[in-house]
Amino acid sequence: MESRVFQMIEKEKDRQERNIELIASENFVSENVLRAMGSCLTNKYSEGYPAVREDGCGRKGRYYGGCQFIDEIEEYCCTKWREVFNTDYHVNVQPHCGSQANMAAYLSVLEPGDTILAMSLNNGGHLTHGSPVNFSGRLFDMKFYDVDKNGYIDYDDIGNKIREFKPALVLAGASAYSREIEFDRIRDMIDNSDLNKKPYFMVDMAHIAGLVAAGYHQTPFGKADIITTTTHKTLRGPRGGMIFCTKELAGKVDGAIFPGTQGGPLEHVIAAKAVAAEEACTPEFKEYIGDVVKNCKAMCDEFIRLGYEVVTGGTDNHLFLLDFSNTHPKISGKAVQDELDKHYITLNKNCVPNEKRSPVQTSGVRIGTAAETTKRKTAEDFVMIARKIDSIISNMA
Ligand code: DSN
Repeated sequence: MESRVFQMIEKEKDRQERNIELIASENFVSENVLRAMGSCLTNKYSEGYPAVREDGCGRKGRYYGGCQFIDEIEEYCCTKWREVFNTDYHVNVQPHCGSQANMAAYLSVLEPGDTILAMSLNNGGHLTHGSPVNFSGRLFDMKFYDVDKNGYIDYDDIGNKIREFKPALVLAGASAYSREIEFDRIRDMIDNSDLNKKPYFMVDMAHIAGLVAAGYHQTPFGKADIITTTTHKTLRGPRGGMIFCTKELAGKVDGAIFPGTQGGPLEHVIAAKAVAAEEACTPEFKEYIGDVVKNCKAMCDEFIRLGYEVVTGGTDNHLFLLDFSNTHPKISGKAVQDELDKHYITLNKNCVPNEKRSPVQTSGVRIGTAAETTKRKTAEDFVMIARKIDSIISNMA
């Protein structure tokens, strides 16, 4: 009997094909990534780690028999991701998602109650970077740095707050920030701080990981102690997470994932991550990311030409934020999201700096170009999409 679920999946597949997908954290994976994810590897339990780790780090051994091929796949996955980022950092590819990666990263080097300094949530940070309703905000003493009046990260604020709060960990990374993050500057601030115990430097590069891999964003490797990422955004892999760390922290990070916060790894997803890593090593991926960035700039410039206010006045990466507070004060981000949905354009409402509305309404929207660039949209196409969105918003006013 054919399950009813497949009819439902078909409807979602049609939606993904028909709609213009502008959610900055989404993408479309290759057939090979899908194939690996839908494979027999989902049947296997493999708590633990390969008995022989190819970088010589971390905990050894599995708690189940029959893991010889699983080991081969997981080690291959690790090797390929190190190749993608041209790094000798240790990598753990088992995190089920970005939140789990962040949770394990914190718990690998911190105790509950320790102080973390992160980017403020309303100004572009992430739920797992200290929201009071998230484990991060409940377990840790969160302090936040802000953006300046132009919407750029306020690096002086980071320096001041390192001195004031003496955090155990400084976190860089965002889910709604359109400018390059200066990891080297934050590393210098930590190194030059006069704290007896220097904070760990952690980077959550989930949004920009594809740009880092392709050389379109400053790399956190060599600067951060721990780097987390998801694999499904600009990296265009399966839904999942990863943690990179210096070799000294390998045992702590591996232990924080298993047995610390997770049980059996999702080996079918790890296989799909390996396929995505193979793809990310190709010249075509580099070209793709170049197009994502070019298309984002073209679309953003068109919105500015049409009279919209863009947070920071532009973009260096795969996303930008429209702020309606001054140009369309009566329209919320939610209203725009809902109206565009009716026209088969998908994006998400987003808080803007100095937000006056609640996070469920917001005064802005976030727009990203990674997914539609995978569908081979060009800069000219993105300019046309900007004009279409403008005409829909103009009819709302
Ligand atoms: N929810 C993701 C995003 O849209 O940015 C981050 O986890």
